[in-house]
Amino acid sequence: MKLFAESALLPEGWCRDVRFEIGADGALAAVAAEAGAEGATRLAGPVLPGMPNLHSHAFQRAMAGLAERAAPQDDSFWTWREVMYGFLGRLEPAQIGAIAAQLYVEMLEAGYTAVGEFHYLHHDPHGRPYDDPAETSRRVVAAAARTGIGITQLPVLYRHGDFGGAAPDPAQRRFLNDRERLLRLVEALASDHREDPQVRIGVAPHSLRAVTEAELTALLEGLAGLDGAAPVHLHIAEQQKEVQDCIAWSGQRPVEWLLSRFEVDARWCLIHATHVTEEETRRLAETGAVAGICPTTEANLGDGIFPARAFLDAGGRLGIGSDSHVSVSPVEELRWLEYAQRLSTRSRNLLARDGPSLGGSLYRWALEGGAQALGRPIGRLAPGCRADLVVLDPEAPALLGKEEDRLLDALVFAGNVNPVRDVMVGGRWLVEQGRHRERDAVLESYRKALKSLEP
Ligand code: NGQ
Ligand code: ZN
Repeated sequence: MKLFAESALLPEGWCRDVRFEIGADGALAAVAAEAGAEGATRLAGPVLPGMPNLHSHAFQRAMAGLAERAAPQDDSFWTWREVMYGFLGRLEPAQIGAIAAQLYVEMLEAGYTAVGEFHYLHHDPHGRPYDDPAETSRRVVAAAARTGIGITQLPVLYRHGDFGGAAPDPAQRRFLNDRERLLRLVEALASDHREDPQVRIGVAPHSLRAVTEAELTALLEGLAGLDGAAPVHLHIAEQQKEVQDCIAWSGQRPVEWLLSRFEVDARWCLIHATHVTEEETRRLAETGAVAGICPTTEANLGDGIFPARAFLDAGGRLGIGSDSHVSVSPVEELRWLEYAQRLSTRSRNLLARDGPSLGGSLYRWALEGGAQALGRPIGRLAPGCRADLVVLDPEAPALLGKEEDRLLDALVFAGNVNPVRDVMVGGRWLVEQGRHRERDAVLESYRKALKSLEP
């Protein structure tokens, strides 16, 4: 397939008259700037690489909005978590799949073309494994296949309720696996999808609360035998209480604890590295790991603000995730990534990099960090990478008259109307004129799933 764009964001910068050749494998075979349009289909507007969404708990999409009611006591992350546990306690595999498919349609329409699923809802509501221990994992991967989004699935190792190997809470029984069972699950999924360029399997030790040092060591050793390059994600330092509890238990803060014991490198993605000292910020940047920032969820849950400027100054890499899905929009994540910095420093235009453009900087940081964290050839319109293209609507009022990085500034900071027109993932058109081609059918199954959850 041959496509032609008058303007496209390539790794070397904005280019004019770009010709894309896409192979039967769904990867870009050739990308040429200042090229001719003969024999190629002309795209309707400027082209961006699709955005990776590096952190998702898909099932939480169906509870977005349900935890926004004040309780008699003070609300916090921890009371939200009770609501979330109550919600997930009733979900069955078919509902998990239907919710994920609906979420992925929304992601694709918003311009996300790949997702990292931090998947811990493994067992039935009583905590018993399904006949196939990968039952729910497969439902989520199937939802990705049905909708066309690329997926990195990160089955979660969850063993304990708190630091120091504390017993898990009964509400966490659906999450629990030992290392052997989790590695078997990872191996089964990886072998099923070995030839599938749209699927990658990694692992996610849930947090330092949920695994001990010995368990984390053993997990990484087991993983090395399966796939030494597989992504490793974990929640690290989201809440002040979590940091204080970690200090009370170990004498160290979570990032400090992790970096002093494990060889954290570019395979790792630390989700919510929210609470870090200057030294932790610098040391984390030096590892080459990605900081997975989820600005709208972190705001929604009252987490705090990650020191993004200091981290980037130290050479750090970051990407964005929509996590609890209170928002499904790369624009909103990027905007709030910057706005949180502005609000906390009372200044402006903080996360710029090579040039003055904030929209251009934010979009590029998140492409690079997201692609690295998901461990797939994405985030770049270059030969060998997946053909994941987002075509913006040139008629969107907020974008009128804007070109190149000014277009990205307007995309991120000038509106609330989604200007994504067409989306291709792995060489397949999935969204045309703003609509995913399975939108209606997927919505219908989602509606049924919600109905079946009514008390
Ligand atoms: C989760 N979510 O696993 O869904 C977590 C909350 C926890 C976020 N951190 C549970 N946003 O960390 O214990
Ligand atoms: Zn999370």
